[in-house]
Amino acid sequence: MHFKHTEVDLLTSHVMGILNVTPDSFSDGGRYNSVEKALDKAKQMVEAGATFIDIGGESTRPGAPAITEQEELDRVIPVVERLSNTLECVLSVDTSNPVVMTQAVSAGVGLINDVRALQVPGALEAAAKAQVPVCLMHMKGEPTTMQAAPSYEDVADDVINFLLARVDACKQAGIDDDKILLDPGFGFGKTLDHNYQLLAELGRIQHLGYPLLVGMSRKSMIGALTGKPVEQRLAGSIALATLGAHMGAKIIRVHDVDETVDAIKIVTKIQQIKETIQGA
Ligand code: 8Y4
Repeated sequence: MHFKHTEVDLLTSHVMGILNVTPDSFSDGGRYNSVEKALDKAKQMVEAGATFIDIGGESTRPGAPAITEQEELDRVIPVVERLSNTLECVLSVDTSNPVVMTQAVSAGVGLINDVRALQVPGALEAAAKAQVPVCLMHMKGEPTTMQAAPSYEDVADDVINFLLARVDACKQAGIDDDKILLDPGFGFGKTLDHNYQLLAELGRIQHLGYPLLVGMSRKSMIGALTGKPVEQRLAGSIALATLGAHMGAKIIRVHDVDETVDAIKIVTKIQQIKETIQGA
């Protein structure tokens, strides 16, 4: 798949490092110090083997406050500008805002990662004009309310139907099939059982024919089983990254790049052996 200046073969799985640029992560929002701290963190992740860096300025945690467009631009754009002139990787922007999408792509971003699947007015048009790939994620409800009491008749059916409808909306807006990635949206309006049901049925979503991105790193689907707080979820995160890659996900969005890159190398080795057996 082509990501603005960079071709990435999505035959094997790649790691996407998470770079939060919210004020709680880098203290002086948009200014020299926070941009340099973001660069240091991103550099470490690229050295550890991240193919993608996902830059997000709006927290999508349940209960997190909404921010203004100007605030999001002030957080994200200076970081994109600094990283795109410095790092050998594909930059991704985690946003639902069409103005942020447009400016981020102008500043060097090669992938739009939208947890609202381009449903905000103007987002489809902005993504079409930007001519970079987009990741369409499933979310039931909005971040503030999504975890209240999510319910589905069949969670995989619901996710598939939603994603296909968004692919269709993309097509009508002039976004080609070869620029679309899909994501079931682990933790976004799903109970523990919904999350594991979706993981078990990842093959069904993969069969839609679009590369899959998954994000399970440190999420409550780990804590609910292990009883561990967020800072002690590395082993659970590696297990889920490994399973996700083995089940066909092509981009794994994680906090712990170094450890996940090792795990993905093991998965890739096994997958390559399985391919040669198939071919014999
Ligand atoms: C601890 C740390 C607990 C982080 C929860 C979290 C996804 C995503 C997020 C995802 C795609 C998060 C922006 C939520 N998750 N984008 N973004 N897929 N495509 N929570 O699963 O990391 S933010």
